[in-house]
Amino acid sequence: MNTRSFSQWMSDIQQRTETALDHALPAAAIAPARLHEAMRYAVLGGGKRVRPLLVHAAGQLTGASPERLDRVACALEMIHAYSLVHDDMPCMDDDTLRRGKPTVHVQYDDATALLVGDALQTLAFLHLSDAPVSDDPLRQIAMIRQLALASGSRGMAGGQAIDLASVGAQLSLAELEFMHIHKTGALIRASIGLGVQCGRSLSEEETASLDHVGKVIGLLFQVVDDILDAEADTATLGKTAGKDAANDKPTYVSLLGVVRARELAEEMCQDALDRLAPFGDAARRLSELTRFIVRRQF
Ligand code: GRG
Repeated sequence: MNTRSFSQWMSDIQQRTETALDHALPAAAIAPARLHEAMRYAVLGGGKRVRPLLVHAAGQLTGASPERLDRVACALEMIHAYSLVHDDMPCMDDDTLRRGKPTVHVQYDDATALLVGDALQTLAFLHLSDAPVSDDPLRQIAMIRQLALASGSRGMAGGQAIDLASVGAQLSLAELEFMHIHKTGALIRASIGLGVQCGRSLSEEETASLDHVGKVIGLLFQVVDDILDAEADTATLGKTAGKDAANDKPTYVSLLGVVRARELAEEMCQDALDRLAPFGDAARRLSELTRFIVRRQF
């Protein structure tokens, strides 16, 4: 029985993820030094590490070793960091600040930001291939494939394409959900799926149930993000709830209003918790993390 408090557990995982990423990234002194320095700038010293937390929480369901989970967590965080670097570029969201510091293309230049994203993406797959994360090599290949699917045109990059195409458009709730299941949700869902697979095998029914939990948590994360954005915008700009301030994108709050969006988040949270209940104490951290995401104290 794990007696650490949730906040202590969370802080331990965030710290071990930072150390694991520090070791996994090329040293800044190694040529090409500027690219390596920029990769480290993009990944280290910031971020909530939600995906690594999900990997470790999910790994507890199958008794996975923390070292294997670190490897999977690093690969996911590298893909996530690459997506943020590219998302911030002038050809996409054109943001100048990320995690409280200048974005990579501002701190370095556009070409370096492009290469940082490219290099982080390939490093993620290299890292996931470099050492065992499963006793079964075939399962490890399936895990690498799962990460590729979650990141590519049928996952996160595809969701980003839909998002870019939706600027100024009217989306239905189903279309908004489809976009977020891909853009933000695919990597969150993969974090749980891959974390689980680092340990003992589960039944098909258990695997499907946890995949459902991953899908729900992925959407939940976005609904809460939209609510927090709308609340911050209303507080600072007095803008109408309805569209993303920067680029007129539809959000859960614009389609549902903040009260219904909050209710939806609570319903999704309960759905995930109900699915986790049969796993008992092994699902403790994932249940705590689900509640934490909906209350979003970070
Ligand atoms: C460029 C291929 C490509 C994809 C970009 C995920 C994404 C796709 C862009 C991020 C845009 C964004 C701000 C979405 C809102 C939800 C979200 C994913 C926020 C950032 O993730 P956090 O909150 O960030 O986990 P930290 O900094 O804590 O790691």
